[in-house]
Amino acid sequence: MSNGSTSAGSPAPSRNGSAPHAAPRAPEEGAPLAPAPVAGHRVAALVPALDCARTIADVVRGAAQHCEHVLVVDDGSTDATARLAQAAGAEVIRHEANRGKGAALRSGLVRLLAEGFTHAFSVDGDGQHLSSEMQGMIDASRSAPDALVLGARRIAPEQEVAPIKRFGNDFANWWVSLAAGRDFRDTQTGFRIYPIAAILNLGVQAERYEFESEVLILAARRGIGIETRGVAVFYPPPAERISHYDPWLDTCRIIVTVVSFLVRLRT
Ligand SMILES: Nc1nc2c(ncn2[C@@H]2O[C@H](COP(=O)(O)OP(=O)(O)OP(=O)(O)O)[C@@H](O)[C@H]2O)c(=O)[nH]1
Ligand SMILES: [Mg+2]
Repeated sequence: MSNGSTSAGSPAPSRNGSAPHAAPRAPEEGAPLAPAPVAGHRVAALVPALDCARTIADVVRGAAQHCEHVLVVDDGSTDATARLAQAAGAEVIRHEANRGKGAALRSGLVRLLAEGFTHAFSVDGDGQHLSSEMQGMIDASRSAPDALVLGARRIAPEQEVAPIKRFGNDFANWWVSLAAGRDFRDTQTGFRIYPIAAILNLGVQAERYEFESEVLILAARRGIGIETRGVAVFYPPPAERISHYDPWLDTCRIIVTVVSFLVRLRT
C-alpha cells in the first residue's frame, strides 16, 4: 500500500465544504508489508463500496497484502464504510450521492491513472472475493499486461445462490458473449484486473452494473486481450448477505446495454 502521504494531490473541497477525498492512513501496526512494485506494472486495488461497513476493513487489509495501494470508492454510503476503509489504510474517494458501481469504478480508474498506476484490480467491498485468489490474477496480468484479466467465479453447489440470480448470470453471459463475439464463462464478475489506460479509452458510458458488461463487449470488439482465471468466491449464508443487485432491474439494464450495442453494430 502507499505510504501515509497523500498521493491524491490536494483535493478541492466539495460544495458542502467537506473534503471529497480522504487521504490514506498508515496501515495499522502489525499489518503485512505491501508488495514491492514491479517496473511498468503497478497494480492498485480498486474497491467499489456501498454500505460495506461490516466487511470493508478486512477487504482493504486483504487487498493490501497483494497490491501496493488500495483505493475505496465510497458511493454515498450511509454507514461507516469510508471511515473504516480509511482506518484500515485505504485511500478513499467519496461520491456524496450514490451514482452506481460503474460510475464508482470509472472514478477510481481515473484517479489511479493520475496516481501513476498501470493496472486496477477491482475487488468487491462485500467480502465475496477472496484475497487468497489475488496473487494468481496478478501473475496472469504480469504475463499479459495489455489484457483485461477476469476472475471467473467458481460457485460451489453448496453455496446458496438464488435461482433468479443464477438465471440472471446465465442470461447475461449469453447476451454479453453474443455481443462480444466470443464466449465468456462469467461476464458479471467484479474480480478483474483492468489495464487502466486502455479501458478508459473505450469510452464506456454505463453507470451501474452494466459497466462490467459494456467493458467486456467493447474490449473484445476493439481487440484488447481478455484472459480468464477460475477463482473461488465466498457466499455468506443468505441471511447475512447484503446485495444491491436487483435481479430484474439490473439484468434488464444489462440486456438493454447489449441490445443497443447489437443494434448499433447492424446500422
Ligand atoms: N461504489 C458503489 N459500489 C456499489 C454500488 N452498488 C454495488 N456496489 C458494490 O459493488 C460490489 C458488488 O455489489 P453487490 O450488490 O454485492 O452485487 P453482486 O456481488 O454482483 O451480487 P450478489 O451476488 O447478490 O452479492 C459490492 O462491493 C458493492 O458494495 C454502487 O452503487 N456504488
Ligand atoms: Mg456481492
